Amino acid sequence: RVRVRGVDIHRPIIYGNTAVVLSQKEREALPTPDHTHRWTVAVRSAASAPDSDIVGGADDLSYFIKRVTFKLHDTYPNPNRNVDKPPFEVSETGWGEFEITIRITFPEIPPLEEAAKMGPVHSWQYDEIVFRDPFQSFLNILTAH
Ligand code: SLL
Repeated sequence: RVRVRGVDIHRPIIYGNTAVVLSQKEREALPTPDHTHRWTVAVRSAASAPDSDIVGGADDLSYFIKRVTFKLHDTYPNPNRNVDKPPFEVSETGWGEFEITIRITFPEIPPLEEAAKMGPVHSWQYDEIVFRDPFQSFLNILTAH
């Protein structure tokens, strides 16, 4: 198992969701008439399909993505939805807004014995704490360093 040092290789993706309001008729046809929207959450290639009203999605991502897991709100049955082939998306109906965690699994997972030899995995994100219109006394503390 060889690591190619010094190489950064990119695959542009988009992820997001589309939602539409259901008509009165569509709502009545549902087993859950309190649902007001139909929505789709998806991971797609960022390469757009020109003759389609779908956002992105022209390229097949399955050659390097094994599974996409969408973690829905706990009010949904089986909230962990695994999608193992394209399109990597979930469509549902619902009534409320919530956040979705998307986990992407890649095919090349080193066996645990090998991973143990590779040392720690680092995942750190840069951010800043912004103090808008700070109290003078707090500003003095911050700037004294
Ligand atoms: C909240 N943001 O904090 C809301 C939660 C949950 C949305 C929204 C349907 C679930 C179902 C649905 O839309 N859940 O009955 O299948 O309370």
